[in-house]
Amino acid sequence: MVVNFMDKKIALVTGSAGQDGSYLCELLIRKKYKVVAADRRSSRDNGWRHKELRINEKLIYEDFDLTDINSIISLFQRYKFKEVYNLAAQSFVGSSFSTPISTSNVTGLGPLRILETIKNFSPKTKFYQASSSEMFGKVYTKILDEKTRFNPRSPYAVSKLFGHEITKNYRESYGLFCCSGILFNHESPLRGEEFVTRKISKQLAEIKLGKRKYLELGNIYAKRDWGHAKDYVEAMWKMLQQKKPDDYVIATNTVYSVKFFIKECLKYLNLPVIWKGKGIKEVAIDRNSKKVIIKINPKYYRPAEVDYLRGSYAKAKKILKWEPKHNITDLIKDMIKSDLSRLS
Ligand code: NAP
Ligand code: F7E
Repeated sequence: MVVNFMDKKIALVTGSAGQDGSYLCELLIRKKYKVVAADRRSSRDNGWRHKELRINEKLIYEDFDLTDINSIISLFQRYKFKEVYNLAAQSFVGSSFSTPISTSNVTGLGPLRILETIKNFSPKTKFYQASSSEMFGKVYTKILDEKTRFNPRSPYAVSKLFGHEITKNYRESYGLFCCSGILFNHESPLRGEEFVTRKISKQLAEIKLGKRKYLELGNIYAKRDWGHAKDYVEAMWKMLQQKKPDDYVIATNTVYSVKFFIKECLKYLNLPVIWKGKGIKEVAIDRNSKKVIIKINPKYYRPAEVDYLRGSYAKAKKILKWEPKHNITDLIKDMIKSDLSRLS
């Protein structure tokens, strides 16, 4: 039986338990959607973000795996979706080098499985694909936009590029309403702990509270355009509310190094340090205790690095009327404050 919920709009969010999935579910609930939260089963409890946002009792949970076409078809047989947001992915660039084939299966072929299902069973359903600035990879221009050529540098980025191109292809071949958001890095207190910003905010907060001795990082000279995830999920929703489907860069048009991010966190935590050494010998020494609290570990270097990414959101501003509301300082304060409060 197909569930219709009378006049209610029904949205499917894949990867709902992740950072973006959680904020997007919160936004869609606020906008009076019925939200089907589709996640793969895990023996670990991965519902902590929904609990923090207090949305767990408002969602309809369904088991789902992006590598299993039957689990996708089964959802479409049971619900009449107005909108589908495909956020599920193996999203960690570092791991994609050690698991390239499974990353391609989930992150690359995953969106194609949903597009085929939409084409065959529900061609009026609108589709959002979570594309990534990683697709730009090694760049030769300072500011990147929808017209910049892609040059991916990891199995993750190559997989995202397939997802991006196949989404465009289904729009052009079958007239489906499908959009890709080319999102630059976006972070929040709900960011996974393996990504560099959250690793820094959480581990420095632990050091401040005497619960950890040091933080180990890889290339701290990489530069990124960091926004707040709360702002970015608004853009996803806006893309699907337009008359015509299209692709949009979502970014802040600012760029900072990982080292800058660390320094701002240290400032906010009132942890003064002295930087010494170069390359893998670079360290940060606590001015008060004289102990090394930050060091470099080459195990966090990647086989191919993306050194610099900065995006122009001019098209999103003009058409979607979207602009970032948070800057890097707001973001860092939000992340540190929440890590300190969770730890104490
Ligand atoms: P995230 O926190 O890693 O969330 C991704 C979710 O997908 C996780 O809950 C993960 O579950 C799930 N997943 C992985 N494999 C799956 C499978 N086979 N079937 C079903 N679910 C699966 O990532 P995010 O930061 O929220 O990002 C959301 C999406 O945007 C991702 O597609 C990401 O690649 C893309 N993106 C993110 C950024 C960013 O800066 N955050 C920028 C551009 C694009 P497990 O926890 O079980 O692995
Ligand atoms: O790394 C450097 C690392 O893992 C950022 C994903 O959401 O955004 C994310 O991908 C930079 C890189 O994010 C460590 O080498 C240094 O240059 O936080 P990250 P990412 O690789 O940019 C894009 C847009 C996505 O689509 C992805 O899904 O920081 N870095 N030291 C480190 N990175 C990590 N993780 N850990 C370190 O210790």
